[in-house]
Amino acid sequence: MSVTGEPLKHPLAERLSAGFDHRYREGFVVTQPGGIVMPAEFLLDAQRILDFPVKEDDVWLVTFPKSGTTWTQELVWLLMNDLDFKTAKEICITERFRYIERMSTLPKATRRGAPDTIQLAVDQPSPRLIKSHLPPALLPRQLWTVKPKIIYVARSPTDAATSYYYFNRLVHGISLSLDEFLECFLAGVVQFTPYWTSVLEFWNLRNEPNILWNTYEEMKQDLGAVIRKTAAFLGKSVTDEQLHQLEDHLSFTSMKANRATNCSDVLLSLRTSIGLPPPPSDQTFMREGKVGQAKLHMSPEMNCRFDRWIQENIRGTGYDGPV
Ligand code: PPS
Repeated sequence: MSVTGEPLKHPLAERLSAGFDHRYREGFVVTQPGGIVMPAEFLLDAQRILDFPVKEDDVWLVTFPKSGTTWTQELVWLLMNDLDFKTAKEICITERFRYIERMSTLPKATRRGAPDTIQLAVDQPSPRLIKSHLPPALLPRQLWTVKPKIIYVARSPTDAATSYYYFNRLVHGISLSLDEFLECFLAGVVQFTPYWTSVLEFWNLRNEPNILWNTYEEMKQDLGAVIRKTAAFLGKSVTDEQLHQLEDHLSFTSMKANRATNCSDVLLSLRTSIGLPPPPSDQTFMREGKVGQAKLHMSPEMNCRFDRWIQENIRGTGYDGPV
């Protein structure tokens, strides 16, 4: 089976594209299978991802964007690397933990000089650590037969969508207002949406022995408990002292100050590649790091629309994750 894509046709898609200064020249498609929005050029890479050779000792991290991926990557990398805090402060997380479809998410001009992230994921020394935002139907088929460990992290869609807006403003200088972007998000015309595809499918898989379901909200509420749960899942043990070291290293303040986790260098080079100046100092990847804050940013009308949309999408699914 190969991956195909229908050109995305929606009045809001044009508005969104203009917000990105029409940088995604080839436009967007709705993938089949998967049914998510991706840049048209994703179709060039999709088959390689589906056919990606999976190893039993890989650790995969899957999320919808802006759900606590980087936070979890740092935790998993440390657990898998004997808590090597020194290297964790020296080498950027993007090099220690590979984002498989990254090259497919970039506008064409940026993609031209970008590394082949699928090959980088293949070539990593084992145990390989691989991140993806793709839903099950677009992930490597061997994940479902080889069954390596997979960690899924969910975050409230309101917070993830708002974080996604500020990320797009930071990286692409998107010219839409927050509410305009959120309207596109609800309409499912933003890259990787619909939000529910990945979240509900992994919710249904959450009791598989090789799958761990974590949430951003749990990490905020009791990071220590999530560290212990994740360590046990990965077959690692941590002493009380190590737990405290991890909590300190993984705090929002520490990760924001750490060049290897705050993504400032990566984002700067992305902006430069599309001709944007360095971001204003108040715009950073490590932005607020809070729960429920999005509701304060969006208009009351958008708040109500999100609430209705959440209820419509979880009705009858048994979903009990963060909303
Ligand atoms: S990405 O680009 O999809 O991988 O982004 P992702 O890492 O999933 O999400 C970025 C948001 O996670 C917040 N973050 C944290 N919050 C609390 N504590 C720690 N240590 C932490 N690290 C990252 C980051 O600030 C983004 O959320 P917002 O709401 O924008 O602040």
